[in-house]
Amino acid sequence: MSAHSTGPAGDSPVRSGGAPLGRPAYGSPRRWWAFLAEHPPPGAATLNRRWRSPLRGPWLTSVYGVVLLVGLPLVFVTGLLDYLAYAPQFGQAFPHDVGWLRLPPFDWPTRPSWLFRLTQGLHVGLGITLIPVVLAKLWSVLPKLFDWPPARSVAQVLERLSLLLLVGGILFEIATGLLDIQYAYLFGFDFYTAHYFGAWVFVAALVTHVALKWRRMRSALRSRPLRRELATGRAATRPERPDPDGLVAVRPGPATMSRRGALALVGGLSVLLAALTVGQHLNGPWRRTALLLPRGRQPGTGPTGFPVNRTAVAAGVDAADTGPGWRLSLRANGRTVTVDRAGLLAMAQHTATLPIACVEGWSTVQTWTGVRLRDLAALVRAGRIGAAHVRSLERTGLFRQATLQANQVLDADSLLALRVNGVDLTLDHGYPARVIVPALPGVHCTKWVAEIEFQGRTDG
Ligand SMILES: Nc1nc2c(c(=O)[nH]1)N[C@H]1C(S)=C(S)[C@@H](COP(=O)(O)O)O[C@H]1N2
Ligand SMILES: [Mo]
Repeated sequence: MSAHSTGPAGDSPVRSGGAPLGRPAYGSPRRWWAFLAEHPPPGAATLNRRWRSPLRGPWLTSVYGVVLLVGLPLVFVTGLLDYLAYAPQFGQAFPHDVGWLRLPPFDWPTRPSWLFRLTQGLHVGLGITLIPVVLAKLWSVLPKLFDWPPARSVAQVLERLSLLLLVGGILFEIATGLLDIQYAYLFGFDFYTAHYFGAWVFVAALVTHVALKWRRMRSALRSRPLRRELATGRAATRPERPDPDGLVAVRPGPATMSRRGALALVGGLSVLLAALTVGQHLNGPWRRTALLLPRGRQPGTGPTGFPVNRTAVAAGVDAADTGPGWRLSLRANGRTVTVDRAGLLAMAQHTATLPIACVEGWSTVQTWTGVRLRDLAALVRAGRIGAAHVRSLERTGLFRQATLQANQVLDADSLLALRVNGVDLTLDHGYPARVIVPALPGVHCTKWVAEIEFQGRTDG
């Protein structure tokens, strides 16, 4: 069978899955595969000799794989939770319409107040931290990309297709995620929609991949105890035994690095990325270390020196809108009550230390003072509350309005904040008044509030 003497696959002692090529029937797909095997593209026959690292093999691939198998589902689940935190039941989640991939919505809790900070922080932070592991895993299986013949059986074609979705999916998620947290919308499509659907494609491919490789991964991990591998230096590093997947180099070169060195390198890069990311959740000078998140950095110092996502100038909000003429309209049951800032300051003031956590991956905890949302509801005699719709005086912009669930209106720490850290809000932070609610995504903490409309409960 000529395939054994030409293609790189022929050099590996055991060939990958699928049926043997012997005596294919005339016109059968196998005949075509046999033909392909006999006619590799120029250079393919020598290509496999270029992959010489003795580190490549099922063990190293499986170690990276197991790290991703623990980490990536967590990134996926926290991503879905972030979507759910946007309260899709009000039609305000991104993406708006996800068809049958719609998840059953539930009332996002207000406790613990750091819940969204945690889910969002994990999603972005862990996603960034795992990038070196993803790249290392891809490196470890890189020769497989140049496998010749490209197809040997239907099963193998399906497997390669799932790998295409797996690798393409994760690279797409990383690229769109990284661009989004840089606010670099270079792509001509909606980020949230693409990132959401991309995640499902990736997860479907991941489930397939794990189902196909699970047993192989387990036996590979057992073949070399981690403890022994961590005690092996470069000089004693030998290639693994040739494997059915052909991960082990056909002609391995000498080791330039031990396996523990490779793991330390990847782990070190992950720690470095984590260190450059964590600053986005810290106040004070530490925020300057958040090099990966330009807007997560500290704008100035003092009680209002914490990040601003959209400035008043960018939002087209100026002093004329927010000066002495500003009024807050409260609406419920066909009634409207208007109140000015002095009127709000004359009401019972409540202080709460709460985070703002932005979906783009930064957060900050500050101490806010203002009027409880439930007191405002009482002022307009709203009765039993189903939801509240908050509108900003900002005229354009996606985030000039938000709908809050009943539990978010009624929480004792849910505020229309007038002051922060003992001083009046600055215009950039939403003066004269902004919403702040425990565990509410930052995007719904509406600034420059002009109107709150309380909706009653319909379920009796
Ligand atoms: N009116 C209005 N409110 C808004 C926004 C906006 O664009 N317009 N951005 C939101 C987003 S995305 C976040 S993360 C927070 C940030 O609040 P800060 O600028 O005070 O830090 O404000 C929210 N409130
Ligand atoms: Mo945000």
